[in-house]
Amino acid sequence: MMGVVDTFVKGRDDVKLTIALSKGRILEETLPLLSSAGITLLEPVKSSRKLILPTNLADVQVLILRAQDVPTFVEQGAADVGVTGKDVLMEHGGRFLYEVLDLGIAACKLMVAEPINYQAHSRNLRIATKYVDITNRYFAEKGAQVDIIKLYGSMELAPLVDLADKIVDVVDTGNTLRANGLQPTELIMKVTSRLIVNKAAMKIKHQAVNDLIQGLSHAMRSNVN
Ligand code: PRT
Ligand code: MG
Repeated sequence: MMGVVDTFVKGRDDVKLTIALSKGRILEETLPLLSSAGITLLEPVKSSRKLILPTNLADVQVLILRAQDVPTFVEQGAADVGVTGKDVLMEHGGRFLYEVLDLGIAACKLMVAEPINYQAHSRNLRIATKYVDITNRYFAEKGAQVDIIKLYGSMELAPLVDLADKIVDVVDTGNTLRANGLQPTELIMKVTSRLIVNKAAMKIKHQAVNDLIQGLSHAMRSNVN
């Protein structure tokens, strides 16, 4: 692994590289990959209240953000690179950034789910979700009229209190759906976390960004083997 570290240090040309990471489950799975690529946080992220964290490399720093905010920071150049879910990228649009690597981590599925005893009816479907754009597009392509109810969390609750007929949310084990009397019915897309890069940083900080991409690709391959 030393080789990767050496390359990274040599390649950075005194350019400060800012990496935006999503807190929560993506962070937990990203840190081991970053570490294999030669970048480690100087303090444990759990006990720290800082939102800008220094790393073992003087010119690399890490921002800890909500997954939904990572594309915004990277697009605007507040971070050079970032890691977030494909679900978040699809919902955000991500037109002004490059998606360069599928990290294969934090895998889940974006699904439609409904109560186990769901009764079809002829009114417009009411769908509770935080994925408003993806959901609109998905049902429009099927030619179905839906009313979207935008929520920020606990989507599973909506059908139980007749706020919605169905939900669109990410599912991993399906335990949360089951615990609330719901079942997944349609797969909208498979989701994993992606490495994204600011378009200007890709040119101006090419060496540092490319070293990170190579380091992470190498880390992923070693993880699999
Ligand atoms: O806390 P916050 O409101 O920000 O979101 P969160 O807690 O739902 O998710 P977070 O921040 O930990 O991670 C968000 C990203 O992780 C998503 O955008 C996905 O890319 C990815 N991811 C992977 C997941 C899951 N797996 C997942 N299971 N995000 C959320 N979940 C939720 C799921 O919706 C359910 O409510 O976790 C719960 C448990 O899932 P089951 O199916 O295993 O029961
Ligand atoms: Mg969370």
